[in-house]
Amino acid sequence: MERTFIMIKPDGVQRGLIGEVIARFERKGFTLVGMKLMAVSRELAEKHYDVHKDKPFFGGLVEFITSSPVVAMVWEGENVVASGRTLIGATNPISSAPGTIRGDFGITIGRNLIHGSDAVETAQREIALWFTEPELASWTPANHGWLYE
Ligand code: DAT
Ligand code: MG
Repeated sequence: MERTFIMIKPDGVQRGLIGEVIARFERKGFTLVGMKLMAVSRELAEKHYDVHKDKPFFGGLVEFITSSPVVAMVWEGENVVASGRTLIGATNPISSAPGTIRGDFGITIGRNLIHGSDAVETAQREIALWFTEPELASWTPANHGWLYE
C-alpha cells in the first residue's frame, strides 16, 4: 500500500474547506493514517519546498505557508500518490479541471489550496519531514474488500 502527503494550505483552512477536502479523499476510498492542524515554522516550510528554493516565487510561498495554520495529512491506498494528484488537479487553477479540488475552488496559482506529493519517493521524504512514526496509524478499514479486488 502506498502513502502520500497531503496538506491543506492556509487558504483552504481559512476558507472552511477542510471538510470538503477530507470528504473527497474519503469517498474516493483512501484511508487517512495521520492528520494534524498546525502552524508551520519557516524552517519546515523552507525544507518542504527546498526543490523550489531558487525560484522567484519561493519567498512568497514560504510567507504564505507560514502565515496561518495548515492541515497536514497522510493518506494511504493503491496508487494514492498519482491518484491524489488527480483529485487535486493541475498546479495552476486556470488549467485545473472542474471536479478537481483546485478546479472547483481555486482561481490563482499562489492560492491553490492544497499540496500533494508528486512521486512515491517525494511522498516518503515529505511524510518523514512532517510526521513522526507514532503519529501515523496503520489500520485496515472495514470496507477494504469492497474497494480492492
Ligand atoms: P504543485 O503544488 O502542484 O506540486 P509545484 O511543486 O510546481 O506545484 O509548486 C509548488 C507550489 O508553489 C504551487 O502549489 C504554488 C506555488 N507556485 C508554483 N509555481 C508558481 C508560480 N509561477 N507563481 C507563484 N506560485 C507558484
Ligand atoms: Mg510540487
